[in-house]
Amino acid sequence: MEPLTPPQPVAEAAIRIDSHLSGTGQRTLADDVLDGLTRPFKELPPKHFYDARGAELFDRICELPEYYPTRAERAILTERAGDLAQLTDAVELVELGSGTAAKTRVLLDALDQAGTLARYVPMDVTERMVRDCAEELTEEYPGLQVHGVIGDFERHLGRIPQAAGRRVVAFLGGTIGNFPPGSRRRILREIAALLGPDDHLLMGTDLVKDPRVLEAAYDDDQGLTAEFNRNVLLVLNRELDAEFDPEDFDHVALFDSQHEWIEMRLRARREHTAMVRALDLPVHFDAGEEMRTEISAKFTRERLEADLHAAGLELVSWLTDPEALFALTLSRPASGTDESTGSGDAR
Ligand code: AVJ
Repeated sequence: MEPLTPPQPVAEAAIRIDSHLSGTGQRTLADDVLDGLTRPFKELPPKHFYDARGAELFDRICELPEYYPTRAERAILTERAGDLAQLTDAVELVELGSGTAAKTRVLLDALDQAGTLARYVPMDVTERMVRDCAEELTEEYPGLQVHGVIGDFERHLGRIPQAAGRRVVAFLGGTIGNFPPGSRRRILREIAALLGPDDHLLMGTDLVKDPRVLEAAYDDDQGLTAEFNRNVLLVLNRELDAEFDPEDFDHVALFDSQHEWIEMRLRARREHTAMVRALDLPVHFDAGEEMRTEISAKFTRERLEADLHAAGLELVSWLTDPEALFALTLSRPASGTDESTGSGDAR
C-alpha cells in the first residue's frame, strides 16, 4: 500500500467536468409527462428509464442470453479497434451517452497503443457516471485528459468543447434507434456539426432480423426487460409524486415491421385512473389501453446510409459481427457537399 499523498496537481488538471443540467431534469420529465400522458395515444420518452435502478437493470439486460446487441457490438469493437484507430488517427474521443464507458476501453486501448490519444470527452446525463469514469480513466491512461460534459445529447451537443485535434465521436449501443426518423436525422446533423473534415463518427446500430429474435431480446424469460419497462412508473412516482401501481401494467414488446422498430409498451390490466400529484393530473387508462415507452429502430445498410447522407455524412466502413446481428459504422463529413442538411425523405 502506498502512503496517502496530497492530490497531485497533474492528476487534478487532467479532469474537467462541465454540467449543463442544474435542476432541469425534473422539468423535462414533468413536460414529457404532461405532454405524453394527455395524448390520445399515451407515450413517454425512453430517456426516463435510467435512474439508478433503471441503469442497473439495463446493465443486467446486457448480460441476458436473449439480448445480443451489447455482445455483438463488443465483439466487433474488439475485432476491429486496431483498424479503427488506424483509420481515424484520433487525438480525441468524444462519447455520447458514455455511461460506465465499458466498451469504450476497447477503443481507448487501441488509440492509446497507436499513440495518438490525448483527450476523452464523455457526455452523459448521469453526473456520477461521468465523474467516476473520469477518475478511473485518468488513472488507467496516464497523461489522458478527460473533459466530462454532463448533459443531454438531445439538447446540449453544442456544449461539447472545441476539438483538441483529430476527433472521433462515438455513439454506441444502438441508442440512435431510440429516436423516430425525423429526430434521428436532426441529431445526426447536430453530431455532424461537431466534426471537422478529418473527423469521424463511430456509431452502433442494431440490424433488422427475424422478428422472433428481436422480440425475445425485448421480452426475456427472466422478465428483466419487463421490470425495466415498469421502472419508468416508479420514476414518475418518486419524481412527480405520482401513484402508478406497476402491478396494473403488463409489459409488451413487439416488432413493427412497417417502421422496422421494436416498440415497448405498458398495457393497463384494468380500467383505472392514476394521479400525478405534482402536476395535479389524473391519468385515465381503459382496460387494455397501451402507453408507448420506447421505440428501438432496427436498421438496414440502405436506411443507415440514407440517414447519414441526410446529415451530410458518408459511410467509410460498415462493420458487422459474423452473424450480422449488429453494425458498427464509421462515417465522415461528405466531401464536396458542405451541408446537405435535411434533404431526402425522412422515412
Ligand atoms: C440502450 C436504447 C440501445 O433499445 O436496445 C434494452 C434499451 N430497451 N432493452 C435498446 C433497451 C429494452 C436499448 N438502448
